[in-house]
Amino acid sequence: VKHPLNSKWTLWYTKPAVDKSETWSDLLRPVTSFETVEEFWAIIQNIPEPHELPMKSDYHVFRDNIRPEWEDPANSKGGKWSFHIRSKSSDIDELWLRALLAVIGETIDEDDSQINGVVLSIRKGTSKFALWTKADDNTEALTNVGTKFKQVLKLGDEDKIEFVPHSSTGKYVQATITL
Ligand code: M7G
Repeated sequence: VKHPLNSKWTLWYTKPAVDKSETWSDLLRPVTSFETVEEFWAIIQNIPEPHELPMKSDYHVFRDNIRPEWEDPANSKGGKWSFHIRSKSSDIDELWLRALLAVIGETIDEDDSQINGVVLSIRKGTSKFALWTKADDNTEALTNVGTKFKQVLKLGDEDKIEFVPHSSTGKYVQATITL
């Protein structure tokens, strides 16, 4: 028996650049897609856990037909909720799994989901989880999504997450909401 997910999802990987000539699009590749709970677990068991990933790599899990890029029409008017974590934290694997299960299980916002995908960025010192939303202009809906994101990650009040529209990425980055 297979248990279908609400959507089909694609896992993407950004590999670390070996030299400076490699661009973002050279490094970003779709890995595989899944549309059932069973396919999801088979993939999870066969790919490196976050703590095994090299510096400057990313995992992205996005709804099928949405590229994990600002330029994709589904993302261009949206933004992301980000949570920063020490790269050496032993919680990274568990938090990534919680984030994935919430996203593919659609438990963050059930009806007419605001969520396009989720990204884990492994970086020196501080790594990042980011939940990408469709829109950046509905403060109430975004606050609900952010609040639920903190709950599913089991973050405490002292753990802060911030929402930044993709349109502000660049010269000046301003958080529009902090929870
Ligand atoms: P990052 O991974 O979001 O941040 O972006 P960080 O590595 O500073 O922590 C790193 C770089 O990757 C950006 O400066 C861009 O050059 C490129 N990049 C990242 N994203 C998410 C995109 C994207 O959606 N589209 C394009 N064109 N480049 C991106």
